[in-house]
Amino acid sequence: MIQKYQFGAPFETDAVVKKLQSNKYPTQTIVNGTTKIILTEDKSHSFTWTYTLKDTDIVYGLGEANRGINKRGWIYKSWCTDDPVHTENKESLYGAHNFIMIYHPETPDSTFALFFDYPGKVTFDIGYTKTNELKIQIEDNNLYVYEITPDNSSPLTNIITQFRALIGQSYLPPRWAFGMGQSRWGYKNANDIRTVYQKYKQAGIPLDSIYLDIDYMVNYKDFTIDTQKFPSLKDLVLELKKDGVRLVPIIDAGVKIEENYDIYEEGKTHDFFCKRKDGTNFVAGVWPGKTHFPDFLNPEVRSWFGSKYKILTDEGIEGFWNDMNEPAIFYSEEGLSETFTKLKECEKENLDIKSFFQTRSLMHSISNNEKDYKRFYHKTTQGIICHDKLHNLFGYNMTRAAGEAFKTISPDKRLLMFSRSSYIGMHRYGGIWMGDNQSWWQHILLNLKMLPSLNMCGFLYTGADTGGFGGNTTRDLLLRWYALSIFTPLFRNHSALGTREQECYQFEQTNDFKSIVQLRYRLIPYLYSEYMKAALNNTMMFRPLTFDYPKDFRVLEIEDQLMLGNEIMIAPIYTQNTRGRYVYLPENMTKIVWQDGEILSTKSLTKGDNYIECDLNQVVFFIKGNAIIPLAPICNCTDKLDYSKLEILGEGASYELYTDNGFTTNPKKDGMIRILKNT
Ligand code: MIG
Repeated sequence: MIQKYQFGAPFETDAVVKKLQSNKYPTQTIVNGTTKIILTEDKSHSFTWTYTLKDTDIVYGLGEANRGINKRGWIYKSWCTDDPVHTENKESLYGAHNFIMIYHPETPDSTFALFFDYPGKVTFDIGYTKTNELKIQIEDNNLYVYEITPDNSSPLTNIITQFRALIGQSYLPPRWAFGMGQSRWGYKNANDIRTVYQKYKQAGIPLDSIYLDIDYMVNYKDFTIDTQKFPSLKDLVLELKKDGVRLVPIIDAGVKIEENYDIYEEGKTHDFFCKRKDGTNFVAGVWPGKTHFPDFLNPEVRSWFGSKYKILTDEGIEGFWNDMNEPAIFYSEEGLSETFTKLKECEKENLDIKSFFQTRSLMHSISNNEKDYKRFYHKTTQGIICHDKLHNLFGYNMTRAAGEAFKTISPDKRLLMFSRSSYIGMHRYGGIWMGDNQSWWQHILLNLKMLPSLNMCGFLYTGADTGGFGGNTTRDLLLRWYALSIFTPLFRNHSALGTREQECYQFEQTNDFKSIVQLRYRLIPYLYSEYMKAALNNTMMFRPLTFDYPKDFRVLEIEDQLMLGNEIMIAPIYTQNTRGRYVYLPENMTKIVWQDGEILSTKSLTKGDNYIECDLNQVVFFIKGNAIIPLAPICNCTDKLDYSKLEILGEGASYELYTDNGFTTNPKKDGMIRILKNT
């Protein structure tokens, strides 16, 4: 059951698609015997919701967030932030997903979940200040709270399905978006792109897409193509598409201020940019220098900006990634001048330990400064509102602009779209990538942990920068990361300018990469089918083991293995210099070992702890004892996937395969379920 509670006059975020009647929140509730939920709407007009956790309770949720699958023991702030260094101490990442579920393993029926539909900053203190206290705080008390309680005896999955129905069907990518993507910030021109394409081809490594980062634009101007570097994008698109490779350009949030640049001129003429209090256009320094932010909260602006994606689809482009939409601000004009004033003041000072470090941090704190988010306003259907009250909706509405426009630009064919920043609701228009991670072993694990949390919040199309974005990767790290990423819907190798080049062909024994990527392509019928079923039925593609084995308390603490779809369990290696790991099997399963482009062995294993060997050139995964999965023949791109020659793997009896043409915008009509049998 879902209860909707209204506090004050909330902003309508459009996170939720179901219309429900609001109720008054009971000030104190008894849940799970003794625990209390206390809500205070105090005189400072802030909102606080507290709950006493039992030692055994587990807190799930928060989507794209730091740390564990169980969120206990840290403080998280929903505040979309461009911060590329995801160390354990960070409280905010790029997305804001205010959904949490409190699971009582011993009394599962009393499990419940909450969605705080508030677009400004929300703090989730989950046992940080006090070990057993869960405290959610908002400075303002205008919001909706949705409380979800289970309708049947599978509380975890049931609550998620109810929540997902509340927020609407997840975005559906085209099937080619399940192929491998190669990306790097630093591909400068058409020849760089051709080199990547040819080297993958020479190496025989399957590939479906190459990403265009900011260098394809003229001076980082949205919807422009630098013809010095890309003499004919259209021809390049056609050339690569012959081999099934698609180009995916980036779009940034800020529009460069430059006379005669049409996007800027149109935005200025129609008053489509975010404004300061005095009515002038707010100026933010980003890639191209000074920019204006399109006011994506205004529906008119969305349809204007969205229509511009056609400039690129007219060149044959079928997918995009939206970046810098927290929005990231290098500096504001106000911030810059305030900083210089302060710096000048201390120029002649005798700086001591305190004042020196304060001064030094001045330049650093100029970027993504919260003060700047108070300096501009949105013209919404609900009035003019300061950005900081709606901060977390900016990336969502940029991506929504594209998603809404795609309905007319490409009515019959799904396009690829994913964003860096997001809020719940955006999951209907696009996926997300997990932002700028690093080439660190611990980020393989963080990647894995975010998957189920994101699925809870509706984000199914997701994946990390495989190999790590920042820092220098190593061959072994990349191989291990591939062995996880071949299971995630978004499977993209991406790295930052200035870091070690990390395309598969940069390393010795390229065949080891080839083999792992080939397994991905063999799995696409299964992955695509499980994705579509999860999207159409409001279920999770990746689940913590507890969701499937709630009575087995041994799995409660397992955060390095996941269920993938209804048949598979994955347990990747995420530590350096190891040739194996312990894996807990919650039931009897078949272990599959993949090596050198083929199945090396299959073996039935019994429930319990198993030490699993897995060399760098291998992938190991598990199929439930009573299940089977389909495998396609190896191919070099998704266009060549042959569904007529599926092989069956596993010891169960049958599998429900979802298929369609790979791009239909009406899968409920055009999709079909085929029952595959193990004969
Ligand atoms: O400030 O476009 O997260 O994927 O390569 C960096 C350059 C801007 C951040 C994105 C990253 C992308 C990079 N962008």
